[in-house]
Amino acid sequence: MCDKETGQISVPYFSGSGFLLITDLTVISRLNKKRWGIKIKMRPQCTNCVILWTGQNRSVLKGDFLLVGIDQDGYPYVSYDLGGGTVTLTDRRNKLTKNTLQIIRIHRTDEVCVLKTGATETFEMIENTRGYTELNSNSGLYIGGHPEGVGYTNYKPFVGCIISLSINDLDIPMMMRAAYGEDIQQCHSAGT
Ligand SMILES: [Ca+2]
Repeated sequence: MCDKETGQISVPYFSGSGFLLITDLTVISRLNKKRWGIKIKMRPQCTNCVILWTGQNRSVLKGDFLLVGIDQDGYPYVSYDLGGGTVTLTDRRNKLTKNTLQIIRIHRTDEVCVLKTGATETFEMIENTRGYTELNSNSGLYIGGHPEGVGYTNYKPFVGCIISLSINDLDIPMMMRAAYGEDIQQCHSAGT
Protein backbone atom coordinates (compact mmCIF):
# COMPACT_ATOMS: atom_id res chain seq x y z
CA MET A 1 0.00 0.00 0.00
CA CYS A 2 1.22 3.48 -0.76
CA ASP A 3 -0.96 5.08 1.88
CA LYS A 4 0.43 4.18 5.31
CA GLU A 5 -2.89 4.78 7.05
CA THR A 6 -4.44 1.79 5.27
CA GLY A 7 -1.80 -0.65 6.52
CA GLN A 8 -3.78 -2.23 9.38
CA ILE A 9 -7.16 -2.45 7.70
CA SER A 10 -8.74 -5.87 7.30
CA VAL A 11 -12.11 -4.90 5.78
CA PRO A 12 -12.22 -1.58 3.93
CA TYR A 13 -14.69 1.22 4.60
CA PHE A 14 -14.92 3.76 1.78
CA SER A 15 -15.66 7.29 2.87
CA GLY A 16 -16.79 8.61 -0.52
CA SER A 17 -13.59 10.27 -1.59
CA GLY A 18 -11.21 7.39 -2.24
CA PHE A 19 -10.71 3.97 -3.80
CA LEU A 20 -8.47 0.92 -3.86
CA LEU A 21 -6.52 0.12 -7.00
CA ILE A 22 -5.44 -3.41 -7.83
CA THR A 23 -2.86 -3.68 -10.58
CA ASP A 24 -1.99 -7.35 -10.02
CA LEU A 25 -2.20 -8.96 -13.44
CA THR A 26 -3.31 -12.30 -12.00
CA VAL A 27 -6.46 -10.53 -10.77
CA ILE A 28 -7.04 -8.40 -13.87
CA SER A 29 -6.55 -11.31 -16.23
CA ARG A 30 -9.56 -13.07 -14.73
CA LEU A 31 -11.74 -10.31 -16.15
CA ASN A 32 -9.98 -10.17 -19.49
CA LYS A 33 -11.81 -13.24 -20.64
CA LYS A 34 -14.94 -13.98 -22.56
CA ARG A 35 -16.66 -15.33 -19.47
CA TRP A 36 -16.44 -14.19 -15.88
CA GLY A 37 -18.30 -14.01 -12.63
CA ILE A 38 -18.12 -11.38 -9.89
CA LYS A 39 -19.54 -11.60 -6.38
CA ILE A 40 -19.59 -8.54 -4.12
CA LYS A 41 -20.60 -8.52 -0.47
CA MET A 42 -21.08 -5.03 0.89
CA ARG A 43 -22.88 -2.66 3.19
CA PRO A 44 -23.55 0.39 1.03
CA GLN A 45 -24.45 3.85 2.33
CA CYS A 46 -24.72 5.55 -1.03
CA THR A 47 -26.71 5.91 -4.20
CA ASN A 48 -25.37 7.03 -7.55
CA CYS A 49 -22.01 5.48 -6.67
CA VAL A 50 -19.35 3.22 -8.12
CA ILE A 51 -18.51 -0.20 -6.66
CA LEU A 52 -16.03 -1.41 -9.29
CA TRP A 53 -14.45 -0.04 -12.43
CA THR A 54 -11.90 -1.32 -14.89
CA GLY A 55 -11.21 -0.25 -18.43
CA GLN A 56 -8.98 0.12 -21.41
CA ASN A 57 -8.15 3.78 -20.80
CA ARG A 58 -7.93 5.51 -17.47
CA SER A 59 -7.49 8.96 -18.98
CA VAL A 60 -10.37 9.12 -21.42
CA LEU A 61 -13.88 7.66 -21.71
CA LYS A 62 -13.06 5.47 -24.67
CA GLY A 63 -12.63 1.77 -25.31
CA ASP A 64 -13.71 -1.26 -23.30
CA PHE A 65 -14.81 -0.83 -19.72
CA LEU A 66 -16.73 -2.53 -16.92
CA LEU A 67 -18.61 -0.51 -14.30
CA VAL A 68 -20.59 -1.92 -11.39
CA GLY A 69 -22.53 0.52 -9.28
CA ILE A 70 -25.69 1.67 -7.55
CA ASP A 71 -27.91 4.06 -9.48
CA GLN A 72 -29.55 7.24 -8.24
CA ASP A 73 -32.63 5.33 -7.06
CA GLY A 74 -30.64 2.68 -5.18
CA TYR A 75 -30.80 -0.13 -7.73
CA PRO A 76 -27.67 -2.14 -8.58
CA TYR A 77 -26.43 -2.12 -12.14
CA VAL A 78 -23.63 -3.35 -14.35
CA SER A 79 -22.54 -1.43 -17.42
CA TYR A 80 -19.88 -2.42 -19.92
CA ASP A 81 -18.54 -1.95 -23.40
CA LEU A 82 -16.68 -4.85 -24.94
CA GLY A 83 -16.20 -3.10 -28.25
CA GLY A 84 -19.72 -3.13 -29.61
CA GLY A 85 -21.20 -0.29 -27.60
CA THR A 86 -22.32 0.28 -24.04
CA VAL A 87 -24.68 -2.24 -22.46
CA THR A 88 -26.31 -1.54 -19.10
CA LEU A 89 -28.27 -3.98 -16.97
CA THR A 90 -30.13 -2.69 -13.89
CA ASP A 91 -31.92 -4.88 -11.37
CA ARG A 92 -35.02 -2.77 -10.78
CA ARG A 93 -36.64 -5.39 -8.58
CA ASN A 94 -34.12 -5.16 -5.79
CA LYS A 95 -33.51 -1.78 -4.26
CA LEU A 96 -30.45 -1.85 -2.01
CA THR A 97 -31.41 -0.69 1.46
CA LYS A 98 -28.67 1.50 2.85
CA ASN A 99 -26.45 0.19 5.62
CA THR A 100 -27.67 -3.39 5.33
CA LEU A 101 -25.74 -6.40 4.10
CA GLN A 102 -26.08 -6.83 0.33
CA ILE A 103 -24.73 -9.43 -2.04
CA ILE A 104 -24.73 -8.98 -5.78
CA ARG A 105 -23.52 -11.41 -8.38
CA ILE A 106 -22.76 -10.81 -12.02
CA HIS A 107 -22.18 -13.60 -14.48
CA ARG A 108 -21.29 -12.94 -18.05
CA THR A 109 -20.95 -15.53 -20.76
CA ASP A 110 -20.43 -14.97 -24.46
CA GLU A 111 -23.51 -12.88 -25.13
CA VAL A 112 -25.52 -12.94 -21.94
CA CYS A 113 -25.12 -11.07 -18.68
CA VAL A 114 -26.95 -11.98 -15.49
CA LEU A 115 -27.22 -9.69 -12.48
CA LYS A 116 -28.50 -11.30 -9.31
CA THR A 117 -29.15 -9.44 -6.08
CA GLY A 118 -29.35 -11.01 -2.64
CA ALA A 119 -30.82 -14.41 -2.03
CA THR A 120 -33.73 -13.89 -4.37
CA GLU A 121 -33.91 -15.75 -7.62
CA THR A 122 -34.77 -12.68 -9.61
CA PHE A 123 -32.42 -11.74 -12.36
CA GLU A 124 -32.39 -10.10 -15.75
CA MET A 125 -30.60 -11.01 -18.91
CA ILE A 126 -29.63 -9.15 -21.99
CA GLU A 127 -27.82 -10.04 -25.13
CA ASN A 128 -24.66 -8.26 -25.99
CA THR A 129 -24.38 -6.68 -29.40
CA ARG A 130 -22.32 -7.04 -32.52
CA GLY A 131 -20.30 -10.07 -31.57
CA TYR A 132 -17.83 -8.44 -29.20
CA THR A 133 -17.42 -10.79 -26.26
CA GLU A 134 -14.06 -10.02 -24.65
CA LEU A 135 -13.29 -7.34 -22.07
CA ASN A 136 -9.97 -5.66 -22.87
CA SER A 137 -8.77 -3.90 -19.75
CA ASN A 138 -5.31 -2.79 -18.79
CA SER A 139 -5.88 0.07 -16.38
CA GLY A 140 -6.14 -1.99 -13.21
CA LEU A 141 -9.20 -2.73 -11.10
CA TYR A 142 -10.62 0.22 -9.15
CA ILE A 143 -12.69 -0.70 -6.09
CA GLY A 144 -15.01 1.95 -4.67
CA GLY A 145 -14.25 4.51 -7.36
CA HIS A 146 -12.87 5.17 -10.82
CA PRO A 147 -10.06 7.26 -12.27
CA GLU A 148 -10.98 10.93 -12.57
CA GLY A 149 -9.83 11.11 -16.16
CA VAL A 150 -12.53 8.84 -17.58
CA GLY A 151 -15.02 11.64 -17.21
CA TYR A 152 -17.93 10.12 -15.29
CA THR A 153 -19.17 13.32 -13.75
CA ASN A 154 -22.35 11.80 -12.34
CA TYR A 155 -20.95 8.67 -10.66
CA LYS A 156 -19.57 9.32 -7.21
CA PRO A 157 -17.13 7.19 -5.21
CA PHE A 158 -18.60 4.50 -2.95
CA VAL A 159 -19.58 5.11 0.68
CA GLY A 160 -19.76 2.10 2.98
CA CYS A 161 -18.02 -1.23 3.55
CA ILE A 162 -17.05 -3.57 0.74
CA ILE A 163 -16.70 -6.73 2.75
CA SER A 164 -15.58 -9.21 0.13
CA LEU A 165 -14.99 -9.50 -3.58
CA SER A 166 -14.56 -12.64 -5.60
CA ILE A 167 -13.89 -13.08 -9.28
CA ASN A 168 -14.50 -16.43 -10.91
CA ASP A 169 -15.15 -17.98 -7.49
CA LEU A 170 -11.75 -16.93 -6.14
CA ASP A 171 -11.67 -14.50 -3.22
CA ILE A 172 -9.65 -11.34 -3.81
CA PRO A 173 -7.98 -10.20 -0.57
CA MET A 174 -8.50 -6.54 -1.42
CA MET A 175 -6.26 -4.93 1.16
CA MET A 176 -3.40 -7.35 0.46
CA ARG A 177 -3.65 -7.06 -3.30
CA ALA A 178 -4.18 -3.32 -3.59
CA ALA A 179 -1.22 -1.40 -5.00
CA TYR A 180 -2.71 1.90 -3.92
CA GLY A 181 -5.41 3.11 -1.56
CA GLU A 182 -6.88 6.51 -0.83
CA ASP A 183 -9.20 7.56 2.02
CA ILE A 184 -9.88 4.00 3.19
CA GLN A 185 -10.75 3.23 6.81
CA GLN A 186 -11.51 0.11 8.82
CA CYS A 187 -15.06 -1.24 8.43
CA HIS A 188 -16.70 -1.72 11.82
CA SER A 189 -19.91 -3.34 10.62
CA ALA A 190 -18.79 -6.20 8.39
CA GLY A 191 -21.05 -8.79 10.03
CA THR A 192 -24.74 -9.31 9.46
CA1 LIG B 1 -13.17 -5.89 -26.43
